[in-house]
Amino acid sequence: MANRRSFIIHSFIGALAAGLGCRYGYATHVLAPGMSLPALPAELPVIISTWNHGLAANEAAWQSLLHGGKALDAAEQGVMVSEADPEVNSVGYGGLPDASGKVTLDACIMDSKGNAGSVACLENILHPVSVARKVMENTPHVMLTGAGALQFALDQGFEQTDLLTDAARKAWENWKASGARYAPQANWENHDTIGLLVLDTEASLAGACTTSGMAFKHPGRVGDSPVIGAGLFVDNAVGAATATGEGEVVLKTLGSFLVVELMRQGHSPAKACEEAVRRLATATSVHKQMQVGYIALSKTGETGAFALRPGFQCAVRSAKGSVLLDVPSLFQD
Ligand code: SD4
Repeated sequence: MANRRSFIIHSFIGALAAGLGCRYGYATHVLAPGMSLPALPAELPVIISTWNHGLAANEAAWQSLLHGGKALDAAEQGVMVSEADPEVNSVGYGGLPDASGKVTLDACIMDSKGNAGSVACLENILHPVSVARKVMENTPHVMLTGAGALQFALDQGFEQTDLLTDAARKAWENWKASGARYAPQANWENHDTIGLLVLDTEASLAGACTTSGMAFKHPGRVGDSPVIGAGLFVDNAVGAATATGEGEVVLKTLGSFLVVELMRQGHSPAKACEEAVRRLATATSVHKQMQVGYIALSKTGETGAFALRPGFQCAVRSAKGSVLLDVPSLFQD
């Protein structure tokens, strides 16, 4: 998966790596809810996203900002790239189906003002993140699911599309032929949900997260990705976080909210992600093949990430360029 595409990686890895697990220093400030961090860095905007396909998503988010988009627009535009990419088989078009062969999508979006929208178990819509945004902007609700979410999408003018590609259908048929046992594995093809966080030039944060969920999941299963606080959380006074990997344990620990709260207490984004992974490893039963990864972005533009196991990567975009980074992990295998 890491070699799916080749991108030019600009050479500022050292500078970025300093913010990604190699530097675990605690920030000196402790923020009360609603308080802002004191200083902003010169280098805004900053974008961070999950996995190697985050590179292309970041680029689209960057272009959105260049053309006058705000953090929210950039977050949406960024993840739409992965939703439309048939090679990304855990998101949108090309996503691996559930146990019954249906592609069902989960997505959410959150802005700097604490507004949020989400859809779960949505079928036949290419861009669930955009439906989530409509839920946020055009309804008094946060989350719509299943048939109701689809009806809402159609009412809003979205068109139905068959999201099951030949490759995904074949993978499902092979899975069925192999005995149809559901056994999630770390870092294989069912772990590349996109979560993307943006800090724009006005120092506004936003984030989006979108997935087809765990491959061959039980029909009706919803993971962490569309759940505000689990798959994504944004607090414009502190920072933002998003998750990828096995959603059940992220849900049980409300992982992204936890990362942001740890940042509020003074942890750097990297340390907050690490602490949230440690919490998950002690508070839930983590099995040998389980993978979870968090990425975070502070109000000052500092990035961080941490995973349960090796193999997780995150993509960072700033004025200095674009880079894909290997994320440190709790376990080494
Ligand atoms: C889920 N967290 O549905 C998602 C899957 C995922 O990378 O992130 N894969 O549990």
